[in-house]
Amino acid sequence: MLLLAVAGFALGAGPAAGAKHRKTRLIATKARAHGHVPQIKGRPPLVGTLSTTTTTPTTTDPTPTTSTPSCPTALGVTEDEYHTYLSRSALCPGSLTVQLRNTGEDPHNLTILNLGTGDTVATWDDAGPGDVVSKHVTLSAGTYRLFCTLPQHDEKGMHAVVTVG
Ligand SMILES: [Cu+2]
Repeated sequence: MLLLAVAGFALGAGPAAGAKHRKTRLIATKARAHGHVPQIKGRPPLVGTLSTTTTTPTTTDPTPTTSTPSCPTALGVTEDEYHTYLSRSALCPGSLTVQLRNTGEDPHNLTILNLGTGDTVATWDDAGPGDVVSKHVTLSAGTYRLFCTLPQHDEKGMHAVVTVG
């Protein structure tokens, strides 16, 4: 009676262990199907092979050559009491952005006058302290005077000259 029970226990344990083993194989098969490649011992991971690739140094310079003259497309005009500073003194003819920046403590404005023709090219209204006002201006070749029109400001030093050409 006891022997039969032991034999029955052994027989019962057999199929159960087999089922567990089949389940493990099934998981491995599913993992491969989803692209999970099992790690193979003794072989470096695939990402490690990237470090062995050699890169040839490039001889071409990505920056443009200096053979063509650079034409700035912006002019900064900074005003305070009582000065007018330009970010550059020479420009190329064409369209550009002129940015008036009042770093002073009083309001200031800006007028651009073509000294060759006497024409007023652009005007800015009074800008308060800290204000920055940009305008698109098209300038032909020539000499231009930039100044503040508030009383006595030009006379006190708020003017500058830029050459276009
Ligand atoms: Cu002014």
